[in-house]
Amino acid sequence: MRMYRCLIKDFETRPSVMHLLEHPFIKQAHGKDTSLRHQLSVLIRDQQDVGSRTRTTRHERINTRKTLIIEICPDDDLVNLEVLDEETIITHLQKRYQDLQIYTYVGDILIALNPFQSLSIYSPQFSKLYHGMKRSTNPPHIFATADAAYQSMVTLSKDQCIIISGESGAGKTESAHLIVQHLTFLGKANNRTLREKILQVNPLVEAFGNACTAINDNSSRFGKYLEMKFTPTGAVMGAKISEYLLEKSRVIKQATGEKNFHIFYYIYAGLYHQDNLKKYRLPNKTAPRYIDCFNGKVMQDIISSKLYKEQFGAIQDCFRIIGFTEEEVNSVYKILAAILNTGNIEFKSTSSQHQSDKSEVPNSEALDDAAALLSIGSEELQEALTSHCVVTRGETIIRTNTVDKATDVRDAMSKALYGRLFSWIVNRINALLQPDTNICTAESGMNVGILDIFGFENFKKNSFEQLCINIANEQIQFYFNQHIFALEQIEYQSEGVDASLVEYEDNRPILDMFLQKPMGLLSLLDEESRFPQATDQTLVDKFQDNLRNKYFWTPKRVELCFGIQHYAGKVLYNVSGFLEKNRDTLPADIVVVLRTSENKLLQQLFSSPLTKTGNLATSRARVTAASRSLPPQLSSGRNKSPKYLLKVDTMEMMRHPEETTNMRRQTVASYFRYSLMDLLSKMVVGTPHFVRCIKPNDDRQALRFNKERVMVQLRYTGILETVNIRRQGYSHRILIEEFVNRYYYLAFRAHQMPEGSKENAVIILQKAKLEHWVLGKTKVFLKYYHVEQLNLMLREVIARVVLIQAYTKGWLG
Ligand code: AOV
Ligand code: MG
Repeated sequence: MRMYRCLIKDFETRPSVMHLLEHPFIKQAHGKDTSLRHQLSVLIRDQQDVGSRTRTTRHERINTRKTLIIEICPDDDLVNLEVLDEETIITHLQKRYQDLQIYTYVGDILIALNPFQSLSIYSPQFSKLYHGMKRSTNPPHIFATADAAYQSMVTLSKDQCIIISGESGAGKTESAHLIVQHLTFLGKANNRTLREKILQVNPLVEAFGNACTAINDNSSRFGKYLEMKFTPTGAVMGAKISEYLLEKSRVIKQATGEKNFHIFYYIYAGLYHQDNLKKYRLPNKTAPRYIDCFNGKVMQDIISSKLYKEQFGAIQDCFRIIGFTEEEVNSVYKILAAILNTGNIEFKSTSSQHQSDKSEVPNSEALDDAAALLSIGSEELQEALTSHCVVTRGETIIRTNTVDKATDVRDAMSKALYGRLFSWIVNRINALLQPDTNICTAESGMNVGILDIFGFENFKKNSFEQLCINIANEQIQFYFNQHIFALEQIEYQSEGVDASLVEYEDNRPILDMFLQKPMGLLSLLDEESRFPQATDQTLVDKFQDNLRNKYFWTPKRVELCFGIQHYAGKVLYNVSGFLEKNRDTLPADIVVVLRTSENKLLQQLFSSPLTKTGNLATSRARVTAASRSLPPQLSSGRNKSPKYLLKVDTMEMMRHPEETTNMRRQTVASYFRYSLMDLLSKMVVGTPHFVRCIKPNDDRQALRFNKERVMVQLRYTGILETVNIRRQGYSHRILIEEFVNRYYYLAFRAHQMPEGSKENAVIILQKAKLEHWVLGKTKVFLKYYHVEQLNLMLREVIARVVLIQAYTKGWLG
């Protein structure tokens, strides 16, 4: 018999079966099971008294009046399965999925299967249900993970970090939204508007950073780390986002069947009516090339789309609620409209006998509109597009651009405009959501970070963007492995605790192949990008000559391609355009013209090198701090980065890659490397919580469970090995002294302050009636559920102490 479990509070009378079936939790969680009615009636009959104990299970039970506890469901944690082979696990997940149980634990890791349909389990009622509960009280849920992070942050005063991973379309972004939703519920700010503001952040940045791809209609085309800031008592006080590596090339070109960033369609539909048509000079005679690959046919659909109009309205609300001024929003729309017009600028060759490489703009409408929207001179813009200055021996010479070159400059300008606009929006949101220093200083506050990056991708044709995306995913996987496996084993050994070594697939060699200097793939790419004569062929040859290992190969029959054996599967990359994309240059002539703009926002975008995700010194400091808390085998020594943060040159700074300077040029690859380090440095300072999203099928169909596809994902994400290690393992290790200091309330009187000795630790553990813990040389080794139990007990004891103090001080009459 399958067993069910639920905890229902505040029952005045004994509930009827009907009553229970109506309970939202039961309704959703087990709605499809027809045997439920019968089981519930048996359970109620067995329970003489509502609130009495039912059959006990692996965890202690709450025994309060008005609380009904129905038997526990032992199969919601894979660690508890008797048999742990692939087939059992997959069958188990399949059965749960068919019952619409999309969440399953592996110890403290959450597996989330994409339901591909809306579920009614995310209402405020569910947030309440999961609030402050032990993990075992309710079925697995994304709110439980968010709750655990929040409770640890408040109880232990330590930053937390929730890392969501999974391939494209697996449900990472949706999960991130749900986490933010639950955290805003928990961190009840006195200030209602702050909560509302935080909830608008994701929709706003995603309108600019997400797009429809062949795999996912709302695919993230940038990496996002959202930190929610809390006061020491757990009230939300602000938020900050860091963005990583926006796929700017999408602005100018999209693969077949894919679209540009959402915002272009929203503004087109939203602003395409008479007054605005003039104001924003939206191209209406010729369809905008950047968002229309079918020559006008699709244009009409965009303009008349009700959905896009609604979404435009929603974005306007986001801007307003977060606090952007009308002038700022206007400027944003103008720059977007300018980009669409820029895309429509055509060039014609005007070669003469004397000059064979000259181009001009035959029809100036788009040029004039773009210039007007950018508040710059139309002639100056034309000049900057069709010619460039060269300085030789102190003399400035003007050279003309060919049609191809002028087209490249035009597209480079559009990409730069969009990239900088995106960074500006993110920076502006951060400024508007900065914690109020009157409430709490940034130092005394704590935060929960939520990582949602672009998932692993393998298209029919994969380019430089997929390479970067997949390297980022390799790095996250590496962090997961390090955390779960390596750290665990090393620590057991050094503490003298018995641990049979668990085998796992280490992807470090692949990462080394990409990131090592000077012979890693990215360094080779940078080197080749510095040669003006380099071609796609010379690049492939360079890779082939230097990368000799089993993870890299060049296929015999396909030209200009190379293959990589990633942790998540084989991917074939086409190198065409790699060098240009990596150089990502924006001619100085364009920057000079844009700086003359009368538009304040535009001036700001191009006035100085934009700083992006913080400052290098801070991330270095974070990395150093993080490395100190690592076991010696993993850290590379005092004051150095942990080994899993692959080294980054200090030269690779914060400048946008496209910035041209006299110094060595910053490439996208080197900037990317820096971004990865910055991201990891943020992650490693917090206690990590992992959510592994799994895509049950490739057709985006509800209730369709493709065993093969799920199996592959479980294998490469290391879930199967994780099951093993979690089952045997101790997920929490706390220094003995800290343990006594933290939990002595459970066994000693408040004023006693016992010494942080092994003996006292044992007294506390025994008093808490915990089993299966281990005492190492310097640390207490606990299972993940021990910590939940301890924290819950601690909260109860503290609440009692506070109550007693209130009585003794006469506050409660
Ligand atoms: P991703 O973030 O992992 O892909 P998304 O979070 O965008 O994937 O999810 C893809 C789609 O799956 C969503 O648009 C929803 O339709 C559906 N979905 C996912 N999770 C849920 C859920 N909990 N409930 C209902 N529907 C869901 V990518 O950003 O492409 O890597 O780069
Ligand atoms: Mg996403």
